Amino acid sequence: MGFEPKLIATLQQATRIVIVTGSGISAESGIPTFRGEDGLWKKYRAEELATPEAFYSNPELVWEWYDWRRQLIGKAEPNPGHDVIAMMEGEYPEFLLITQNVDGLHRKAGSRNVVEIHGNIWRARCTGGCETSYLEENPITQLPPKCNCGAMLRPDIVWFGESLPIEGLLRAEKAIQECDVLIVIGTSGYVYPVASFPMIAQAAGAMVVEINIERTPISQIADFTLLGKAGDVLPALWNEVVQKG
Ligand code: BJW
Repeated sequence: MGFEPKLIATLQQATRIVIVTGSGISAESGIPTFRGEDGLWKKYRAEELATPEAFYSNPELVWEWYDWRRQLIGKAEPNPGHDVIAMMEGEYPEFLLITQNVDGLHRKAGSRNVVEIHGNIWRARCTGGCETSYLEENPITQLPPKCNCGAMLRPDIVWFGESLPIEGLLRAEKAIQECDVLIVIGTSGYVYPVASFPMIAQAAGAMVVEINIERTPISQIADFTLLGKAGDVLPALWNEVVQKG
């Protein structure tokens, strides 16, 4: 795989890197994407499942969907794409990974500077007033699960129309404004506010690199679009950055 010399040189000289990932990075770990051929929403309509309205009108159905996904994710392992991102973190003085994924595979691969901007599928939080949150990797025994205070728990995930976690969002926005290079991997670029990050980074002077199996709206502005599977492209790219460095 040959890469543009300018891309390699910029990655070698950069000190501030931000990576944004979407569900495509976990596709090679066996986790379906959202909008692809076998996407999660080909079988279930988003409005039925990923909104607070859907949850409060049918919490059992929504929890069943998350329970099914938890079982799938529980069997999944990080792939070479996740591994390279974890490795890169150790090589740059300022590095932030912003993931839209709720599967926890980046942490499992060893990434530590991570903002899980759409939440985490293994966490549940109380819908009552007590604000307790639970990190639980065991199968759910009661649907919907209950908090110790007796109120219903909900997945700690950001649904459509909900605000993103403010601390993570501020951290992400700051890094996006200040980075030398933004690498966007495996996202369709449809869901805001993350979809606006490439434009913001570029306007602030960063180089934008996209890795995806197909072109997306991000390709229109990216400085480089590398077409291919993240698990193939990232190791090849990193190999060249390290070898020639
Ligand atoms: C590979 C590959 C391989 C495959 N290698 N690549 C501004 C304008 C318009 C609308 C809005 C706006 N601001 C906010 C909104 C509303 C809304 C929104 O964005 N709507 C759009 C649909 C238009 N956003 C929100 O509501 C957000 N909240 C918010 O902004 O609050 C303030 C506000 C609210 C309302 C109005 C205005 C302001 C919250 C968004 C929460 C998104 N949550 C979800 C569901 C979580 C449920 C769950 O996980 O269970 O998060 S949506 C879903 O999409 C999920 C994902 O994280 C997210 C992104 O999807 P992703 O990862 O990109 O997946 P795909 O399937 O779309 O793409 C996969 C890609 O991988 C493809 O490109 C493949 O080609 C590629 N690929 N294999 C490399 N091997």
